[in-house]
Amino acid sequence: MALPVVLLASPRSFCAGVERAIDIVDRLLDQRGGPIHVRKQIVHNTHVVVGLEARGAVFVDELDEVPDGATVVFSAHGVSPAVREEAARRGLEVVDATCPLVTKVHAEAKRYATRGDTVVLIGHDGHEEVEGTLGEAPGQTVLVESVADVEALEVPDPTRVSYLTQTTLAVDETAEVLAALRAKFPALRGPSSADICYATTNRQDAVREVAGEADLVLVVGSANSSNSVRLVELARRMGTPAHLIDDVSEIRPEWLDGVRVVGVSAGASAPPQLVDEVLEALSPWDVQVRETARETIQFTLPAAVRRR
Ligand code: 2E4
Ligand code: SF4
Repeated sequence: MALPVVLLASPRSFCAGVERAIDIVDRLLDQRGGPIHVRKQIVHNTHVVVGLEARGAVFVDELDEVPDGATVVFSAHGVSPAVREEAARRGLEVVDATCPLVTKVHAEAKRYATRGDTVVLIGHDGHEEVEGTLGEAPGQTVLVESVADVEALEVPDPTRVSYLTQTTLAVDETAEVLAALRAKFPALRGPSSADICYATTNRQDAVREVAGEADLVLVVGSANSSNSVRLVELARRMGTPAHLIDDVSEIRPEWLDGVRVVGVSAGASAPPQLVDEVLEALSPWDVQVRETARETIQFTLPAAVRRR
């Protein structure tokens, strides 16, 4: 009988924003040694966090845990202006690992609020990126998570409404929310291209491709990683059983019972090595790559860490 097949989704795993964020902490540790304080998880992946902790990174929830005058790294998900102000007030040296594509959304939030619009942010309540973006114009921004939220929404002037999104949303679900917004506010304005980033879009396209052919989909990523969870949900919406795993140790043998084709992917914050370990565990399965896009984008590093 032919070997069972692994369909390896591509692109998967680290995006340019995550590479940059991890590189920033790595370089600070190389240059200065530990401890280097990082506000929140640099990216939402337990293996990345544990690895950097072992090298001297100290992850804190809030700035009051950072000693006066120390250096603090802001995570890839971004921070609100209030956090920046607090860091300045405390005399902290900030090295900002916010992904440039998140920074772009903050700039849009400021622009839309300045022209007097109500800013509707499509995103997930409580997520760090959403907290940061909401903080740009807190009095003028409202969060919606669903079509039902749009239906219940009331704004001071329906002719002056703009929208923004979190960068890691499901493209198809967001289109539905956006359609509801446009129907309710025909004068709705927003970014020229959606804020859902290239990496999120590409990983979803690749998972859609493999989930259509697979009996099971495994996505490597941590439970608090929004973009990774979206990949699992997408496969399930297509009717394919899917699981989020932090690493190979979480694969339950019974998941593979009767499975001839397994799709494998990884969220943007999941290290590629974890995927390699999954493939080793499945060996000698026949691994076939399904590539739906090629990524070449890279972001420049902040000046503080540019030279090693
Ligand atoms: C910053 C923005 O937002 P999510 O929970 O998916 O973050 P994660 O750290 O898993 O992925 C990287 C990232 C960082 C995505 N968007
Ligand atoms: Fe940036 Fe997109 Fe990666 Fe988030 S998923 S860090 S927005 S490139």
